[in-house]
Amino acid sequence: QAFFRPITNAAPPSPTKRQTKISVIGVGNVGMAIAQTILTQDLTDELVLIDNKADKLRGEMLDLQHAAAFLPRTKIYASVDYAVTAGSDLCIITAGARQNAGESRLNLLQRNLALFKSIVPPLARYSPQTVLLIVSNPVDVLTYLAWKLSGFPSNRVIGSGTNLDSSRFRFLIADHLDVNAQDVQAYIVGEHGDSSVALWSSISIGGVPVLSFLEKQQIAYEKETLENIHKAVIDSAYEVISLKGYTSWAIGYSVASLARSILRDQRKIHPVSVLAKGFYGISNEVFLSLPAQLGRGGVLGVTNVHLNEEELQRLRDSAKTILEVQTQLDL
Ligand code: 6V0
Repeated sequence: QAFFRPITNAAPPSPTKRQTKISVIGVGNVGMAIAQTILTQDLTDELVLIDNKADKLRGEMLDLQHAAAFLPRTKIYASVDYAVTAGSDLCIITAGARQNAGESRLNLLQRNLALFKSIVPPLARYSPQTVLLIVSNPVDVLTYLAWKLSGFPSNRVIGSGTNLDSSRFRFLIADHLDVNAQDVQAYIVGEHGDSSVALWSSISIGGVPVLSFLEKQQIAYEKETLENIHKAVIDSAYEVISLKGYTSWAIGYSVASLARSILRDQRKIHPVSVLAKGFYGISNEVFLSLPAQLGRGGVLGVTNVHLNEEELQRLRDSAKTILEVQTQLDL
């Protein structure tokens, strides 16, 4: 006997909308922060978790499922087998090897390359239409590898890039000027890491461009103050890691905001890692962050922001830094 008695003479259901499915690869601190933000923000009908540690994976799945009474209805699955990801609209990769004491960044990258060779091809096979969103570090080089390993068009391979750095930047500017961070428009582009580029000329608050406002008012601003804010952005990940061991909440919200823009076709502009060849005089196949419009198809376009000479030079240097690492890899 069914729990509900069906209504007789009910009209046949209208063609149902296709369900949305997100897969998160790697259920460490970052993967789980992303998963829980996605759940609380009701961004998907199905959420799949993948990891190679079966017990931890099942534990995390059960723990999330037990919150069902407090969450929107989302089916949560977990498996070590990639078949469970089939038909995903978005696959978010957070799996990564941890740096061993004394290990060089290049060696770490070589190990992450081996890991990506076991992750990206099955994802691409089971979900040939998916958008790949890479979070694992070093994110720009790993996004390039994911692009090569998937064989996808570049608009469907995105790195979370400087979306998080830009949010840290907006927080620090807002804190400095005592305004709401959501009213601060400001971009950090380039490499997610030490060679990132702050676009000072792009900063506006409530539509008022900050630098030209200060100049017009003949208010002296110290270049050093601006540089210090950018330096604080670069240092903030190191600071959080030295204090709590890893970063999780901000990257969770940052990636959930990207998932929303992509799956809900928001056409919102985010600084994310995209194939930069052909933009701002970059001629190599490198991925780095540029302000990109995101929607259902992934990257829809790159904004033509005005960069001054210094910003342009720094962006090209950032591209060079990434390329140097990339060319040392055994693909
Ligand atoms: P973590 O807590 O060590 O989690 C990594 C997870 O990956 C673990 O659960 C592993 O079991 C899993 N894993 C390892 N190998 C495999 C495999 N072959 N298949 C499936 N799963 C596997 O690390 P944490 O979650 O803290 O960080 C994950 C990655 O995100 C790291 O590379 C970080 O550097 C990176 N971050 C990137 C950020 C960004 O802005 N792009 C921000 C924060 C962290």
